Amino acid sequence: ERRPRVMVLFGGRSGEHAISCATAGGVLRALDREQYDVLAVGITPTGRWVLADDDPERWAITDGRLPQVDDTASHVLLPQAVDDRDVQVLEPGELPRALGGVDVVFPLLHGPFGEDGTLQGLLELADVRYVGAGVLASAVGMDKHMMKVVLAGHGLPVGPFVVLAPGEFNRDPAAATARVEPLGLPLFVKPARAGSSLGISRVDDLADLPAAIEAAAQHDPKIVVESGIVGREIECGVLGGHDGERARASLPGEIIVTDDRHAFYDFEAKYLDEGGVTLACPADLPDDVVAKVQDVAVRSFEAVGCEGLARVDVFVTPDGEVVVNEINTMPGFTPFSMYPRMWQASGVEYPQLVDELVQLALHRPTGLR
Ligand code: G1L
Repeated sequence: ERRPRVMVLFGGRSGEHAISCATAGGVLRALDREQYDVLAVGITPTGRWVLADDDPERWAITDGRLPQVDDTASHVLLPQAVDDRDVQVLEPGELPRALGGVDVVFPLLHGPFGEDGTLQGLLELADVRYVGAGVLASAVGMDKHMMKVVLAGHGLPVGPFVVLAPGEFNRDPAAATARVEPLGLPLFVKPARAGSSLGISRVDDLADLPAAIEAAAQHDPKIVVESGIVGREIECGVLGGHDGERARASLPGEIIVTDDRHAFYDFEAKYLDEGGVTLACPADLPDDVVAKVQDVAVRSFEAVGCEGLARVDVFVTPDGEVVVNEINTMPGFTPFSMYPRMWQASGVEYPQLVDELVQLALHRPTGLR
């Protein structure tokens, strides 16, 4: 009997290349080699697909060195030979040929070319199953504007926001400021689509709005401006959601800011461990609030049409109301990231989580579902 072949796909053309590699290390270590035929495929920073080392150690972040998929593979391109592990390099236009013989892809890619639904579309066309959200949910989850429209359209609680179309602010700063002003202060200015927390700023004075918009526009011409919500930053993991079964919610976790130089949980705090932030898991919340967070999380997952997994980030206000901040179809996924930690606190260890995601994907039909 043939073991299912799992392609762990990682690296890529985004700023989170190294995070993706380190995450792949965790997944490669967790996958049971007796059960699966594991194929590690890296995408170089320039977009070439290369057969990569499947040894988890190669991808660890050790003494501050960031892992990277090297562009220096000297091997000849022989597409059919992925099967005999002979193909070493594929150019972007040739990549569908690498997918023959793969039963399921574990796509550990962030941002454009991976998390925005484009890779998922490629896999759909190639009739290859994959872990996680499909084309539409990936695209919606990537776009903070569309995310809010979909969530609000399903009656889920989202905070007040304004969307600035590309160029809108620069064409008429006064008019744009007038549209933003009713949101009050502080404001959060965010690029609509960015792979991480890059380009986000907090605005405490409207005089700082132009600079914040300029910073966000570096990452995406479409900008979302949100009212700052007073509340605890709570996250909840959602898992499952195939075969007509309802997805399950984990115990919630909490992001606790301990050093206010990081006014919010930003990129540095998240990945560079320049801290000021601790993850409390499970969060210390009353049972009724836990239930409310879990309900909002599962309903958000369903509203966006997610599959496999998502992390839903909410605010819990001082009076116990839950407001959805965002849904992330590709959450941080190292064994130390919030999503796996929330499942661990809920009784699902990392290897079991990885296996469950692969099994969900393997049993998922291709095409409309
Ligand atoms: F495949 C899954 F499970 F859907 C999946 C894919 C990607 C889970 C988590 C992630 N996360 C990442 O790829 C990243 C946040 C490490 C970006 Cl590089």
